[in-house]
Amino acid sequence: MKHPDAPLWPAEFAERYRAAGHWRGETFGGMLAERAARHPDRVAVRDPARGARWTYQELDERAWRLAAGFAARGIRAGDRVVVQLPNVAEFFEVIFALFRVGALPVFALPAHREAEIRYFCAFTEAVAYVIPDTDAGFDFRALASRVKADVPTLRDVFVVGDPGEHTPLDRVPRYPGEFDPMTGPGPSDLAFLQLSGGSTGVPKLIPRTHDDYICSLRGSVGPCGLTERSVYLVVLPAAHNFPLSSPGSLGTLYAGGTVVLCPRPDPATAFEVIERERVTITGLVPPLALMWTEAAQSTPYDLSSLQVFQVGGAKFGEEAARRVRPVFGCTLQQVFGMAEGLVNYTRPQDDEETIVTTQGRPISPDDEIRVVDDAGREVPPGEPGHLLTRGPYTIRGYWRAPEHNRRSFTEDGFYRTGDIVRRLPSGHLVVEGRAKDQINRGGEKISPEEVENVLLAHPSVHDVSVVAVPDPYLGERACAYVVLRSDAAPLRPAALKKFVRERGLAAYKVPDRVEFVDAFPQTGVGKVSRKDLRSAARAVEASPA
Ligand code: J2J
Repeated sequence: MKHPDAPLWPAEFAERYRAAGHWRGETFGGMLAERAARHPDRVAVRDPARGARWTYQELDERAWRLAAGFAARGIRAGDRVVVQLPNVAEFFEVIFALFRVGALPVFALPAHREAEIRYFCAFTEAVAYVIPDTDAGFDFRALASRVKADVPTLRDVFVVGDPGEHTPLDRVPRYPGEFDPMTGPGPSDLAFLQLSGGSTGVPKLIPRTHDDYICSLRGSVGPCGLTERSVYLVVLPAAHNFPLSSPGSLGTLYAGGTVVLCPRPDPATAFEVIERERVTITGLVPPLALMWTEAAQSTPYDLSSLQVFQVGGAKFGEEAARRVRPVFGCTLQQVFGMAEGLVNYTRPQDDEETIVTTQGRPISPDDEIRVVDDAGREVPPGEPGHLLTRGPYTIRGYWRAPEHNRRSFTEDGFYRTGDIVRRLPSGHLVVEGRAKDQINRGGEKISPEEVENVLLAHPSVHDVSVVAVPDPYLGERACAYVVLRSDAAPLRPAALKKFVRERGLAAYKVPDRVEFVDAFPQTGVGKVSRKDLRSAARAVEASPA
């Protein structure tokens, strides 16, 4: 398959994936229409905080009407639209409308701020940007005005809620006559651009097709035990790949179940929703799972509807994993996935040791796994090595990033995940570490280079290196080592943190800790030794403040 902006699968692989039934020619728009025809009155999306309860028929109709409205505003197939919505029902109305038009949602997270949004809009030449009025005390309308003034392609800002100077989403004129559903996208077209965790100066965009993403949804139904009676609670930000697809909201809709949106992830909010909506499955990152496990031991709420308690996004410690079944009375499911594709699940049928000590095995028999040494040779079974993967729902390249693609993919199309794993004889993977330059802060991924570039713009900063330091709760936190200019006045750590925030970076990327040093430890080849910086950080951690 050829696409000007993204390398897709070579023809022989596409044929093989179709023949094997991994790609069945479905699209998101078609999938929703089919489910709505089959069970119109089942509840598709429930947003208790805002009183919305949409049946499949209602969601389907809303998506048709909004697709017509978007088309009337000049949004066309292939256009990019940055979508930055919190966990609200309109998220689904918007993305299914865009899927029907064939325009590509670019999935921003609610935590992103001006620097990220400006980049997404400019790099993707987005024609529209969809926001809430405010979320968690932040006003997105002013940010949108500034970005719109600077990005010439950006014509429209659609707002869920009070629009300010922009266009209210619920007043986008719906002219069904202007929209011809027959012109919608095909199954091998791109459906959206997902964000990569990132290890480079700017986040990379991940092009996913209808066929390939739906393959991962269909493959999630069995391992996650989904049926039409499943009720999935979206706790993490809805646009993140884990709560979107593993099985997440879209997997749940694929199975004909009900998606419930949780406005906040704290146990007090979530437990009440679980009891009231009889939630059967949800997915969390490890720090939240720890918090919930603690809280569940003395909660007045009835959590007995839970059947599957998923944890993923970062390594879940074995000790914590062992507590899940006794506390929640249901199975833990470890999920090791990535927005680039490959998803691994422990299965409810696995024995308890496997569930608590491994990060699962791949969805598909056609997920190819290679575990290799630094020279690219396969390591003996059970030994740690670099995880490379290729398969029916793993991308062959990032969007508009040919240079980077040469490094991130092997010549024969395997994605270099940057993860260090061991593969057990059963096929289960154990994540042992990471080779990529990334910080995994409780499931939120930080690219050190991106933060370093921002800090280097500070007039007093001569050099900087951002590294991961261990943290008992988050797994890792970010520490910035800073060398000040010789003529610079002394600076407080707080001033540098403020600087990063003011440059418009998401709050989770602001270094948790700033250490001033005279120089960095150098390696033999003159590069900064992150290993030595990490052990220095550990020593600082251990010493009393
Ligand atoms: C250790 N590291 C893990 C795990 C992800 C499902 C679940 C998670 C993601 C996700 C996702 C891990 N143990 N259980 O997209 O569909 C780290 C690895 C991996 C990176 C991917 C999904 N689960 N990781 O986390 O694109 O380093 O996707 O390569 O955000 O998170 O990050 P991301």
